[in-house]
Amino acid sequence: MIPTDGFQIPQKFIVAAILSACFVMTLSIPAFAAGKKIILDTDPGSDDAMALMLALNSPELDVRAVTVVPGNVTAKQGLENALRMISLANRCDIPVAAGAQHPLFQKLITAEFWHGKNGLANIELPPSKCKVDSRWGPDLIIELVHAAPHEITLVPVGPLTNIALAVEKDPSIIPLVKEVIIMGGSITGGNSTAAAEANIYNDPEAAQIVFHAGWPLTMVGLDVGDKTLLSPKYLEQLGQMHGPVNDFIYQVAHYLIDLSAKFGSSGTPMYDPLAVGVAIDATLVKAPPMHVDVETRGEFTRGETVANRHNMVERNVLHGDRYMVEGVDKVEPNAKVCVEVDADRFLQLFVSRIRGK
Ligand SMILES: [Ca+2]
Repeated sequence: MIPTDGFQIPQKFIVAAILSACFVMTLSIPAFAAGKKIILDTDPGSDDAMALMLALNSPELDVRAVTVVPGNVTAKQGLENALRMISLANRCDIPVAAGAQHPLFQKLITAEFWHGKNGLANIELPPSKCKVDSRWGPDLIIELVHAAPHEITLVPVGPLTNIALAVEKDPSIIPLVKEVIIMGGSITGGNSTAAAEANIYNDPEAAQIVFHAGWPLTMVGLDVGDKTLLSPKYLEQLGQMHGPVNDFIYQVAHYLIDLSAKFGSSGTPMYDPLAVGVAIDATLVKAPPMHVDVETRGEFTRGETVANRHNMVERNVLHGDRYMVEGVDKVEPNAKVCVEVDADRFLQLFVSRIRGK
């Protein structure tokens, strides 16, 4: 007969070994592994830099890819900037892919005027240790969405060209995307023109495709970004600590705050970072559902996000030589539109994530 003790000791040992292994595995899983999977589509871009660093340093998020779109700078410059920033953050594990080279139907408009000659507030980061991913941005989006159905949140913070190209190439991703949180649009006037916000103005046709794709979409527009001003008070908090990311973001923010001051503002609007903030914590904003169309033809309003606040339109019926209102028809909301933001809570979150990194 085999002595029971002979079994008991190895059993105890095995159980202990398994528990130890689990413990070690738990410790070795990076904190971001359990986070919300996002793809950041970006035109970096100085506020894009802040958005990227916020995403990379927030345990709630798991950045699965960075795809680059032309906008604030050319596609080539944007790719270089993205690679250098990912390298600065020591995250060569995250694929960085080039995407569209120009908007769908119009000439590219770049904004070095606002973002500095290189798009990154004229700060020269060291050359990247990371290599560009060989896949095309929209293809990478398609591939990652299929690899993790219902898990990927798209966070586009530039013109919507790449997202529209992905949808056009493979519409089957639409029901598989968890949600889309865009920085773009406005329901209270624009910054590129009286009516249009820059990301939408720079590719209105792409924006119309993305707004009407039929997926859960949140619009983090100019209106709420303008209420979220990073002021010298917050800059000072970043200046108290040091680290490669901290010091880079400090310089970017310093540049943007100085630029804003020239235009009479007490701080720099955190447009792109706020979209990442909403991905981290949706309770930062109030975002009622609305039906949003993108104006693609208006003489003065091309690129405007036209939001139906009441989700109703009059039903006009032709009677002889005129139309008569015979009632109202309901229109279905296609976006949650941010109208209020807890700016201070967001800015504190931002500073807390960047400090000392
Ligand atoms: Ca941007």
